[in-house]
Amino acid sequence: MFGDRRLTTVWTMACIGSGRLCARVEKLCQLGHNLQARRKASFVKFKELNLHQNARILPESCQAGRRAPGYSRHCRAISSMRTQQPGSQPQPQSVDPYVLLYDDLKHIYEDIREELQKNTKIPELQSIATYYFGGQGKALRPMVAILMARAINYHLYKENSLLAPQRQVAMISEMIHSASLIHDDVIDQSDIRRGKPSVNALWNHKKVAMAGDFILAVASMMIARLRNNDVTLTLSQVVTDLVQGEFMQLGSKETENERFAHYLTKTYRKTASLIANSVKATAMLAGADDALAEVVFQYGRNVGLAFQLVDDLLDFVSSSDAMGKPTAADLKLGLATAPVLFACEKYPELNPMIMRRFQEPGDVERAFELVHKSQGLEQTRFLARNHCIEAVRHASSLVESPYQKGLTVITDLVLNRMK
Ligand code: GRG
Repeated sequence: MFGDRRLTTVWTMACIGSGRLCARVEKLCQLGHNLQARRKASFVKFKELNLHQNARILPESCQAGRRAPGYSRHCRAISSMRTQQPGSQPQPQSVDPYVLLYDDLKHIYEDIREELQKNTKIPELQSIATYYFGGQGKALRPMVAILMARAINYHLYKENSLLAPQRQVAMISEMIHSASLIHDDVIDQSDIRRGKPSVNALWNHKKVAMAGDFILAVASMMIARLRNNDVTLTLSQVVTDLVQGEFMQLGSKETENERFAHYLTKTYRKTASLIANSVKATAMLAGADDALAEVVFQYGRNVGLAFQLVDDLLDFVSSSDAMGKPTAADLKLGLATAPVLFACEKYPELNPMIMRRFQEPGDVERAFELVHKSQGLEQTRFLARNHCIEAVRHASSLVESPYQKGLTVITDLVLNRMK
C-alpha cells in the first residue's frame, strides 16, 4: 500500500539534495541492530511464560470506569499529543490508544515510583529520582511498548492480553527515558521541563546526575529480573546508543553531507533506538521470531525518527508555553537540527553559523529567521511524514486488532503533536 524499499530511498532523495548519502545513513543506522539480529535468539515462548509465576496476564483494558488519582492531570499532559490537524493520514477513528490502554497505563508512574522508592532509604534520592514520574510526561514510550505488546500477542496467539514482563519493559523504557532527561538537563543546564522547574533547578547537579544513574541502576535490575539474555542485550543497546547520541551532539561536521549523516545517526541513537528496541523487546518476550522482531523494530525506529524530527520542528514553531521549555532552545545550545540543515541549501550563510554553533551575537535570531524563510520546516515535516508512512507499512503486516490499529493512530499523534 505504501510502496516498497525503493520508495524509502526515493522520498529520502526527494527531500534533500544529498539523498544518496542519506539513504546510506539510513542503512548505517540499522547496522548495529542488524548485527544483533543475526545472532540466534532463544526466545521465551508465550505459553511457557503464561505458566511462569512472574508472568501474570493482565486483563484487557476496560474503556470506562474509575479514574485513578492524578489520571486527569496525566490526560491533560498527553492530550496535546492528540491530532491537531485531523486527517493528515487515513486513520481508524474508532481507536484511541489512551482509552484502549487506560487500565495498562493508569498506574504506570505510581509503579515506577514504588520500584525506585523501595530500592533506597535516602529520602532526598527518592525525591529526585521520582520527580519526573509525577504524570506530566506524555508516556509515549510505555504506550507504544504496550500497544505493540498487545498487537503482537494478538498477532501470534489471538490473545487479548498483556504479559507482566511486557509491562515491565514499558516501565523500563520510561525509566531509561527519564534518566536520559535528567542527564540532559544537567548537561544543558536547562531550568524548565514540562512547564515545571527542571530537576537540576531544584537540586545540586551532582546529586541530580547520581539520581539519573540510580534510575538506570534500578531499571537494570528490572531488566535482569526478566531473565532473558536477548531482551537484556536489546535494552542495554539502548543505553549505549543514548550516550553515543548525546556524545555525537557535542561534535559538528564540516561538510553539508557529513552533517546530515551525522544528524540522522545521532537522531536514531538519541531518540529512535529506545522506542525501536523497547517494542522489539516486548515482541521477543512474546516469542516473536527474528523476522517478526525486525518488523517490530522497524516500526519503532520509524516512529522514533519521526518523533525527533517533529520535536526539532516544534522548537521553531511552538510557543514555550505549549512546549513547557524555551523555544529555539536547540539553536541557543548551538545545535543545527533538520530545519537548519535543510535551510542551508537555500541560505549558505548558515554554514559558518553552524560551524561556530550560533555563538556570535545575532546568530540565533538570524538562523531562526532564515529557517522560517526557507522550506526547512516543510522539508522536515515531509521527512517525518515519510517515516510515519514507513511505520504504518510495518504495522500493517500485523494481524488486524484494535492494538494494531492503535499503532497506526500513534503515527498520526506523533506527526501532529503540539508538544
Ligand atoms: C545515561 C540514559 C543516559 C543517557 C545519557 C543525556 C543523554 C545521555 C541522552 C539524552 C537523550 C535525550 C534527552 C533525548 C531527547 C529525546 C526527546 C525528544 C525527549 C522528549 O521526549 P518527550 O517529548 O518527553 O516524549 P516527555 O516530557 O513527554 O516525557
